[in-house]
Amino acid sequence: MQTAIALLDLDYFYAQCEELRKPKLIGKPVVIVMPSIRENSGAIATANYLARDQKIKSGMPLQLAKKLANNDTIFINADKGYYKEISSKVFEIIDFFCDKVEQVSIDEAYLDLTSPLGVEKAEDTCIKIKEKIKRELGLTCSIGLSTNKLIAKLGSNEKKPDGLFILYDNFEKFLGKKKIRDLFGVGPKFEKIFKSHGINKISDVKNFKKEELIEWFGKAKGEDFYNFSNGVDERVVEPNREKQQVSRMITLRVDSRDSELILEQINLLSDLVFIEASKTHKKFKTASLVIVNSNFDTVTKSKSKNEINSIEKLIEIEKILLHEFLDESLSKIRRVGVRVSNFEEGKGIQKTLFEFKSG
Ligand code: DGT
Ligand code: CA
Repeated sequence: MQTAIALLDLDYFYAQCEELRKPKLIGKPVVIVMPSIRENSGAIATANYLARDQKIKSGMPLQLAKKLANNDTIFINADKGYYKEISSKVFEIIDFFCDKVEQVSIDEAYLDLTSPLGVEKAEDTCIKIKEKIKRELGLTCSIGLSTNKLIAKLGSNEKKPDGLFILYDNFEKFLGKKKIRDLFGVGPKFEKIFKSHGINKISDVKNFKKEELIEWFGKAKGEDFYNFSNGVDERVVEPNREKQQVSRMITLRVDSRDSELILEQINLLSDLVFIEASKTHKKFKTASLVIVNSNFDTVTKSKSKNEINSIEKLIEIEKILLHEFLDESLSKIRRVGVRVSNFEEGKGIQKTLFEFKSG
């Protein structure tokens, strides 16, 4: 089966977060420092692209970065709490579009976009995710989209910043240009072994047999490197995050303001969302109505309660939110969605799915 896997990576993440809260930094070289307890010591966490032009890089000692910097380069101590807050907001947006998300780091995740929308909708979903992250959070990210993790990850670097790189075939040509170090799992130690056999580029691997790679790296790694160098990567996206929200959306057959007709859809969606959220045995406190109007603008209205513990209660809140929307806006509704969030850990919810099904 054809798959669609994306790797989303935020651009110069810590530095971009700083530009977000201090727009005066935009246009200046910015360097983020992990300070050390010793005075005037520390390491560089990241730098924006203007600072990278001065050859300042992640992992570099602060002293060296200071030598390379110009007078106008700004050094800021890292504020990880703030970056984590921004990161969870980004992941909330990703969760809205994708059910299978594997978070790799604070600013990076694999998304399996194969279903439910299908491979042909994957590009569109990537564009929407990028737009929403930019519009709602003011951040840019870069996405690589392909049939597997390897090409998705390499692709995400192709058009940085704010890029979308899509490649579903012709991997050989794409990989041919890459250095052996770019292959997943090849660090400095393995790079040395490859180089000792005259392999500098990924395309050089084809001069060798799989057995030879197994001899150098052992069975598992040898086979992986052989497959990866041919663009073959069977690794699946392994969802590893607690869901922050559960939502379902539907497109109306025609744009409408008919509350009865829209409520019919809201009832259906509320059923689906409530059952899905209940599977995780959690309480939730916030219900949202998501509306895309005829102009494709998205409006989200939310209400929080102590606990939303029945489908009826969820529908009741969604109905209030719909009437609020219709009172406030003159536009017709194109798509409607129901979302629940603000989960509470540990306390088992109401009924299990089995109990729902058996009435
Ligand atoms: P990019 O993706 O090339 O546009 O730039 P970044 O800054 O997003 O780089 P990335 O994706 O490798 O890392 C994400 C964040 O993780 C980065 O903003 C700061 C932190 N980070 C990366 N490398 C290091 C490092 O060597 N040391 C420390 N302390 N933090 C790092
Ligand atoms: Ca990044």
